[in-house]
Amino acid sequence: MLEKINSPEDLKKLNTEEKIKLAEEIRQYILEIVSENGGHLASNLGVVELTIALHSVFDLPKDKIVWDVGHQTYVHKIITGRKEELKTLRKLNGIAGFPKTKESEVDCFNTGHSSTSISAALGMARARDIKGENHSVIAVIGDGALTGGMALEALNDTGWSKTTMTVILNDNEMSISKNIGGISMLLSKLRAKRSYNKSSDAVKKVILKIPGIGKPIVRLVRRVKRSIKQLIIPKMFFEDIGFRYLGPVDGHDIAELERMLKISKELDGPVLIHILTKKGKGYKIAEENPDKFHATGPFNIETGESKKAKKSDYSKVFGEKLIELARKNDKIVAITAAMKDGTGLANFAKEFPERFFDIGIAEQHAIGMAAGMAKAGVIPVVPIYASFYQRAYDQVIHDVAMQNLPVVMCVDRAGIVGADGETHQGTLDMSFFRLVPNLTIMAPKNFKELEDMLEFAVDLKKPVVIRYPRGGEDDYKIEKQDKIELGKAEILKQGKDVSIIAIGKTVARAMKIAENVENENPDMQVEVINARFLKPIDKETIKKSIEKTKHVVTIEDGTIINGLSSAVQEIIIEEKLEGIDIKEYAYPDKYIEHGGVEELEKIYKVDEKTISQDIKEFFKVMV
Ligand SMILES: Cc1ncc(C[n+]2csc(CCOP(=O)(O)OP(=O)(O)O)c2C)c(N)n1
Repeated sequence: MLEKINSPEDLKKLNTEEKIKLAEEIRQYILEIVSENGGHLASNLGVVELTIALHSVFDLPKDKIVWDVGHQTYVHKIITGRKEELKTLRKLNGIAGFPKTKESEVDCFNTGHSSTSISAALGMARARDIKGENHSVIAVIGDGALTGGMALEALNDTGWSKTTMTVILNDNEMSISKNIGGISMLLSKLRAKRSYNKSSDAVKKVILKIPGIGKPIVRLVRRVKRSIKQLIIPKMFFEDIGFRYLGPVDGHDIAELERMLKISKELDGPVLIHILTKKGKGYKIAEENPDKFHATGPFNIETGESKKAKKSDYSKVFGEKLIELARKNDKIVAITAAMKDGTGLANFAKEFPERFFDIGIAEQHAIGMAAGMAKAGVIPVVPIYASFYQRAYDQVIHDVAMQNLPVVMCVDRAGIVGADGETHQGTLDMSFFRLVPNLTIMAPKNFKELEDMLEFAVDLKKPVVIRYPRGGEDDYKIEKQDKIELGKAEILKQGKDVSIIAIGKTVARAMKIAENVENENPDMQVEVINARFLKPIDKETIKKSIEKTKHVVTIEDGTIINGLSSAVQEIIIEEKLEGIDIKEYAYPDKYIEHGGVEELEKIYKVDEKTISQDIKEFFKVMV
């Protein structure tokens, strides 16, 4: 079947039996590719039938489908002419793991961060109405993404406005981990309605068969049933806020899905179709471990085991150190926005269930709530990925920093993350945090320094940010480990000719560059400064070094605007240092595409080899 499918037109020619067969082939195809390239497996396996049904009923690009998060669009890409390209999934110059308008006109809106789809779809539907056009607009959103404030804001507006559009709620009871929250409770009651209807249909069939009295009994039962239903089935939340609610529907039944989609197409006003799916459907190992297979690296299909040996990483080191600190200090609490495993908090949650809060995909609420907790005397530690901290920016400014509250904000996945691409690259956090008054901002050079910084941060009694990258520490070992002091840099190596100033993961690179340069130029002495604090930056140490060497190199894992290099430039200007040469290594003012981290470092010329070479050239001129 899959061989025949090169566009949705090919799909539309198939009958239901053929589509069922196609679904199995698509599953196998995705499994093979993701087991090689890594990617979001379980979510995609869960939406195979839904995507087939959508493309059978709607016509893209005329009709618009906005995929929430967008991590579940592999099936959509296969059906819409990108079957072969999917083999290059998440690779440099290959197909993206999320919808991209520049990749195809049927990807009508870029996503990657959660809970945006209903807003975008409502915007498109309103624009359609203003322009007098006539097409369908559909948002596909998971029950996890529905915990995000933006999705709830959009539901509120959509229901009330009576705009014609469809929200498909893909309910698999999972966010990355088990979904949480009041709406999740509501959804489980709605799911109960499905089993209730199913069982009463079966009973009805049996009673009808009783000769003579079957029909009157059924009529009586129907009346009783209506009153029982009122008791056990919740008030229709979605109906009450203005939606037509259809469902719950078996999200793996293509014919039933198509029937519901066709009904929704004919209805005016907002419709919500509640579908029930199984995350990881069809691959037993993922069905049993949907959280592990939400996003995965390459793995062995037979066993589900990862193909790469798992080394320790910053998130794990963070999580373990936090447990150690929490054992000594019962004021420490941890908050996650639906990323317990990714941020290294799984063991903390087990050991301190009363001091652990998974608050859903709601970064704004996480920081707002942390501010309240800090005000009331506990010490909240909140690890969130760098690109998702963007969501909580106003809460950092307005709720935490303005009141100078002691919240420890741990910025995981800071810097380039690689295969997830532009929505997930953490290149902006240093810049946007640096703007915020009262914040202390640090970045560790290695695991040990992360531990020391975390210990320092929980005692600081001020708002503090610690940023650290995805994955492990550099193989280059740095033994020197000065005590952490507020606003103090660490001089790792003395020199007289050039000062390399680096922060976080680029510090090890700076040391290697210094060695490369000195090996080739034995007369040269390179000074290496581990800035440690982006704010307050250690003006004294940096100024002294620059005055001595007159040649400065800055290296950072973030954008060129308003990060380390800007901070160093400001020192040069403020201190009126003259005759200084400065070379800055950072990412340009653009969104960085997907690809391997090392590949991207080379492309953007921030890698060890390029910088070493540049400095050698720099020296030739100096000599
Ligand atoms: C703002 C934001 N925070 C966190 C994430 C990480 N994330 C990606 S998918 C996901 C869970 C989504 O669950 P759901 O919407 O139910 O979709 P499913 O994968 O279960 O189909 C999370 C937390 C994100 N993409 N965006």
